[in-house]
Amino acid sequence: MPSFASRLALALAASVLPLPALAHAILLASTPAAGKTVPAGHAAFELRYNSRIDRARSALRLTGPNKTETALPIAPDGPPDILRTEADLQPGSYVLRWQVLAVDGHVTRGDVPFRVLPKP
Ligand SMILES: [Cu+2]
Repeated sequence: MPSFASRLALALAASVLPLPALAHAILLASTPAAGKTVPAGHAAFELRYNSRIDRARSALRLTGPNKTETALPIAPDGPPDILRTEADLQPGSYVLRWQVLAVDGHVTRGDVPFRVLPKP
């Protein structure tokens, strides 16, 4: 029978040690990348994370030049660490706002700002 002290030490270690397999979601790459420009028209978005994402409990929102925020549908298929969506874009400044639930139950969020240029 382990002592109370050793059981307490084990419990503390378990609560403090990070578990890499259960990391919450960090954005590794995006299309478009933050700060980049894309041509006006139909655009495909892709966000790649370091862990699996619960799509049903995640959201993508796009704010454009007219400052209104639009919820973008997350494509239901594809790799579990990648979110895909699409939108039709007019020239101007945009922010793609993501909020995702990772497999460890933690929600993370962030912004991908980009610019849309008129078609040449
Ligand atoms: Cu986490």
